[in-house]
Amino acid sequence: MNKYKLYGGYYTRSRLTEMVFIEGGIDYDFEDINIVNKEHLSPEYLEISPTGKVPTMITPEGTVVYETPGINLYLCERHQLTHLVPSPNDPDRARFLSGYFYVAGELEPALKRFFYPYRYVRDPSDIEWMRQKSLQDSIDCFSVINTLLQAETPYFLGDRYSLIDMCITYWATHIDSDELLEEFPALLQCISLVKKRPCLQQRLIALHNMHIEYKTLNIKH
Ligand SMILES: N[C@@H](CCC(=O)N[C@@H](CS)C(=O)NCC(=O)O)C(=O)O
Repeated sequence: MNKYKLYGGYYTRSRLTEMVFIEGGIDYDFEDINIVNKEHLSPEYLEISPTGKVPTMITPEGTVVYETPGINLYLCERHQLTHLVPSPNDPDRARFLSGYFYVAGELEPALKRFFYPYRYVRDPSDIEWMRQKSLQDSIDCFSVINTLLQAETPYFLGDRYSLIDMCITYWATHIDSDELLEEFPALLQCISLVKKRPCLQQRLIALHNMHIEYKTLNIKH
């Protein structure tokens, strides 16, 4: 079987897909798309990626898969990683899907606005307002997740670790200051457990450093 090919990049959420590959023991090739140098806007990449966003994945059969939550779900289901994604008849499935789509549909877009506030305003004087508003929207999402976690600790599915814990941890790493999440103990407990997973430990440390570095780049495209 050919390998999967992941078009990802250092400062991108392809890191989350790589964590799925690692957790699933799935082999893949990686091609770096440097978003700082705008490689995601190059004609070559746009031939591959329908959205011009990173990541994009090619299956061993040559199908293009895009949108990170879709890629990650696809990998888990295709490889029957039921320890990461409950299967359709599993009683945990409903809670899993609800939380998974909440993160994908509410938290991720808020964080995207936080990182690219200048794209969402008409007047440059509103950039800082948009950044702060998006940060607050993200924290509000973490608050909801914290409440959900309080009911089923320590993981989102109670005793059972899953892909959603990985997603929550990945995105929480993007919140600038630990203090902002301080009032969410159930969330912090879940994150600290995920960070201890031997196969993810190094990745999550690297991710934290990468995030700090990214902030110094002042990207404006
Ligand atoms: N909804 C997409 C968003 C992808 C996305 O925005 N990726 C970022 C990198 S993390 C990107 O391509 N940024 C470049 C840009 O938006 O111009 C997904 O979840 O895959």
